[in-house]
Amino acid sequence: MAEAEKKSIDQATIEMITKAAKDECNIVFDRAETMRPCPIGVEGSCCSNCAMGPCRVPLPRGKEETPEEKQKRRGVCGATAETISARNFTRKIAAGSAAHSDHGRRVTHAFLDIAKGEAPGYEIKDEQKLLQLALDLDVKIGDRSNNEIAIDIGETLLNEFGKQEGELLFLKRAPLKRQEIWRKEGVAPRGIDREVVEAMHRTHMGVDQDYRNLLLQGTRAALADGWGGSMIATELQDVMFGNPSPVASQVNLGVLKEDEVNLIIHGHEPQLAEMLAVVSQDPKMIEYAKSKGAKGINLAGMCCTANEILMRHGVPIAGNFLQQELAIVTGALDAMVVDVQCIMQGLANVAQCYHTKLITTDERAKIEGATHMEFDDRNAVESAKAIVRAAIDNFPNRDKKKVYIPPQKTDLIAGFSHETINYLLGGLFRASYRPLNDNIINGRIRGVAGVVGCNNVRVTHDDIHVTMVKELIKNDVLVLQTGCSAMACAKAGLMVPEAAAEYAGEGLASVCEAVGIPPVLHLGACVDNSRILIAATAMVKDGGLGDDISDLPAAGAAPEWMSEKAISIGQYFVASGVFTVFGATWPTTGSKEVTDFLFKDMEDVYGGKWAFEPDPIKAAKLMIEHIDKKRKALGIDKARERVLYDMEMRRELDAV
Ligand code: BF8
Repeated sequence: MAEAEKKSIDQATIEMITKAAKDECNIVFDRAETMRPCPIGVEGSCCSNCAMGPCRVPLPRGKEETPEEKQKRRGVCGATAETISARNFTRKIAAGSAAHSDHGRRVTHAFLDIAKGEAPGYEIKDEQKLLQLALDLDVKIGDRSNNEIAIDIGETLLNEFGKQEGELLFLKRAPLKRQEIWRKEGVAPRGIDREVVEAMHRTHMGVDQDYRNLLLQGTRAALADGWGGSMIATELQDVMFGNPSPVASQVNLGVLKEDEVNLIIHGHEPQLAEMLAVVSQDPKMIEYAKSKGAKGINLAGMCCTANEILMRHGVPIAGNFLQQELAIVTGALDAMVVDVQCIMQGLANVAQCYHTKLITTDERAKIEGATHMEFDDRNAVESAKAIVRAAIDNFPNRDKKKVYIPPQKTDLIAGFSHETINYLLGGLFRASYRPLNDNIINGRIRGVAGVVGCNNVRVTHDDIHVTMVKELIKNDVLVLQTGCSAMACAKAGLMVPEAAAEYAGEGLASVCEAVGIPPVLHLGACVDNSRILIAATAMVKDGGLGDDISDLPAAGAAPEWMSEKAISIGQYFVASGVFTVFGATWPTTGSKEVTDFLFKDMEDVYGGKWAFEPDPIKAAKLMIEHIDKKRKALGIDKARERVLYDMEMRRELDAV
């Protein structure tokens, strides 16, 4: 147990690591011990983009490098460490942007299928958001039906992927000053696919060999993610499946049930998950489950798909990224159903140690050893039923001796979309960010932080997220979360309103208590980081906090990041004006120039910059310092010092 305790702060995870060892099942935490990171790759100093290499150009260790030595530190083609580092960084952005955007594309196709009546079982659920989107995109409303409007919206947005010239349409949602910066720097994305393709072209052997120019394209590809592919995904998912609103649920492996068929949906795109949520409650399916000896069907989520169906239906979450194999280790998981992204190939091996059926559902993501049951949104009900039946059929195969479900499960409130925050703060008829801005200006809330991203097995699971977020809220910083980071903090009990009194500073707690919200708000999956961009823009537009995102007392972080998507997210946040701190590891340490460009020079242009700080308290302090710097620039630093909580102020808050 002692060894397992070093690997996670989450008791359920610790117990399952121990159980896996007892069951002689090899899991990610074991593989991380035998597979150490390559010391040259980890600093971004290895180029494998042609067959003359791979070339390794690491920084010399233990001594200062002379200019002559630096001149010679090149790959076979002559590429400098700077070029190699910037190429690698840009390729990570391209891959991350491609992942989010291909998700957005698939969602757009599903949206069109629904609008055309070709996807029975689904419907346009959020008319209000549909009409808002039509207004934003200049799509005619008139007396047309929702489906007619939706077809035009779907086709307009589908065109964003293959567009060759012009600018992505959602860029217009950003503050005007931000749009001008992007245009002046030449980083306004023209079309989503074009920017990803161009990033891959420029990083090919012998093309772009100026690190600044490479990073410029990286920025363009990243913006094509945040203000393009991810934003399209979020918007259309909300219209199809409903805009999230506050919903109570539970999180952690304890949501699995010993006497029911346990089915976990893991991955990212919500179309299948939405249908599983319906089909798993079908009385005929429940009857079928009973015929196999189960008391019912228990659907739970894992990773970002979990966030999607949590936000809209309150479906419980079994765990975050590093818990995916551990759900199988309970011995009580009858089917693990996966689609795309963040799905460990190790699942197939772990499933062999138990009875779990691993089911792949997307033609883009097959895994050797898994059963492939392709999901088709045009035949969604039947596809979903077949998958649920497979899970039920597997229930009798459980080896009861191997079943142990850890008891941990924590309550949480999720469902904080941009629109919900607007309503909660301002009321349905005067929805606005005004009360938030006012409370920032008067200093009760010091600032806002987006803490997002993955788990990384190289650091103690969940610890960095939870420690950072506790430090932020203690210092009156309201925290917005997505992805696996949100789950880490939810497990730690930070996503219930009572957490305000227990963990938040007095100012933040007083606002949370008045509004009835937790100090840490769950905004959804990783594509929903686009909600944070929209929320930040709404704060700017409401006034009093400057005229650009970079003026806001705000910061971002991904303290346990591991995925290329996180790098793309970080880059689009920085290019949108946000100071962004990453933990765990930093992929350009092999080049001082590239690192300086990202950590310093970008601020001169974009008002946002990167930082790397693996210590969560120090990282939180960097974020708070940045927030205070922005407060000072806005002239609201004095207000914070003056804050005193008399009865009148309390009453004022209660009236919010
Ligand atoms: O998109 S936070 S581990 S699940 S990459 Fe993956 Fe990271 Fe989790 Fe979702 Ni995001």
